[in-house]
Amino acid sequence: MAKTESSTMKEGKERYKSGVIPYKKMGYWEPDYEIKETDVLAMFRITPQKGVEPDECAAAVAGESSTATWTVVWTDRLTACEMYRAKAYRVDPVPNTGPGTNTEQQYFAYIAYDIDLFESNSIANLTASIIGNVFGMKAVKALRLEDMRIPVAYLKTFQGPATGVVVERERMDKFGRPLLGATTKPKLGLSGRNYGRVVYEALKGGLDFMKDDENINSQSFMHWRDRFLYCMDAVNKASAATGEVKGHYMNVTAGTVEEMIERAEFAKSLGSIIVMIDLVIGYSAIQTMAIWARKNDMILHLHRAGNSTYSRQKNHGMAFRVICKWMRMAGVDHIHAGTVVGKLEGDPMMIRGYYDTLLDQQTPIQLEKGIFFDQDWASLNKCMPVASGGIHAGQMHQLLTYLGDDVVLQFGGGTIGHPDGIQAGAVANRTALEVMVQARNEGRDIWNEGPQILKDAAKWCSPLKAGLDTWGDISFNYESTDSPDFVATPTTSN
Ligand code: RUB
Repeated sequence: MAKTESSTMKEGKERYKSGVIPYKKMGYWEPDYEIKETDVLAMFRITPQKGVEPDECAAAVAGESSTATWTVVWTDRLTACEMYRAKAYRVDPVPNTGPGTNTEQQYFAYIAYDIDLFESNSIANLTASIIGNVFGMKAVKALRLEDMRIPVAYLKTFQGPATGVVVERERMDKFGRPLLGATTKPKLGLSGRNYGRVVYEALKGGLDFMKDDENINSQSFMHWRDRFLYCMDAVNKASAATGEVKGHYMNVTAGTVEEMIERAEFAKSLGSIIVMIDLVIGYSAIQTMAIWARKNDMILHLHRAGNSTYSRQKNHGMAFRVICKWMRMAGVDHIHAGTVVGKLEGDPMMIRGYYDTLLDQQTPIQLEKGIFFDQDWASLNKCMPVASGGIHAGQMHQLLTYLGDDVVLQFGGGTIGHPDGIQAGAVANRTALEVMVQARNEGRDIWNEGPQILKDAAKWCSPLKAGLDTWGDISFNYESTDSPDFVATPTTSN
């Protein structure tokens, strides 16, 4: 990459002379740019290589994620290149990086893209630009997509969640509390009949949903038809026994989209209300399944399998909040979005930012939650966040405080590993949830009184007592890898 020079050379003979000039000079840096309502905006965390100026680095990212290549090409002039060039318009140093800290200097680079650069209703096309070649550029030592603003005009080309939180609650007949679920364990190896038993016990004990794990598809120990048949049998029997609407997320993930649709059709024909896919199937497959789900009145659950490969580390990859945005656009109804207190990565403020992104109608800028843009959700349905991974009944006050009501709380090990059996595990979770919601609704301070509220309930609920005795002290207190760069400024009220 050539060294940076100060001025942009937008037009004229010099601009299109063959050779290599800085990206800034090619027109990819425009600090005075006036953002249009219809622009797609992206904010990247960049770590420039030594000797590369941050604004040139930002311009390079803008260039390679829109129209540029490494050298001048005269064919630009056959296009509306002024409009099609992405414009890096702002670069800020990242707090707590650079001299005097243990972290190399990083910058937040803001880039605007004209809406014309993107095909309607295609996450694949959007992402081929925004996270395409650009992450491998030598001049940029590390790069992370932190946030995006999707303009209403572009959002409106997407379906959004097939069912949405409001309709899901109506179909499930569950109001005023989080939904409860669990992932069947062990993840792999159970036969269809034993698998179905686990599902029945947990649903009968009081859970609303059971769930396949991400890696259970159609292996030799249990083919998918067997799983679906036994699970639906369990759902029907548990619904009849409890008088409640129940469901089991049938994982339809398979090697081809055609196969996934065949499995989803079969799940529907058995009376299932929900199917499940994994993030690893890819964006276009997810969009296809979401369209299928809307046409067939099915809830679509997305397990975010694979995301931590690229979302966990702070200096390279992409923030999970951007995946949340793309998946709400793509049209899934549920997405795993973290637990704060469980076994998997999750800073409280970052997780709240993901939940807001999935549930808000308007998300304002909140730097302390990692949200860098105002986002108008253009009436797209809400997507239900799912808290799953290493949670148990003893954390109920924390879960309710951090995550609120619009969430599915999933206790896999925390149901199935209960010392008195699966049904007892489910009873413990349902009781803990109901006493905590009641205490909150009565105006009690559940954050501080929560442990006592649980202990009091355990006096009359022996499964809860056994659960608390087994797991009450279990916590996963590790420092988060992906933590906020900003803290909220305290305000005083007089
Ligand atoms: C749940 C489990 C799920 C994770 C996925 O089991 O392991 O696969 O929730 O993680 P358990 P995430 O409840 O026994 O821990 O939800 O963060 O994507």
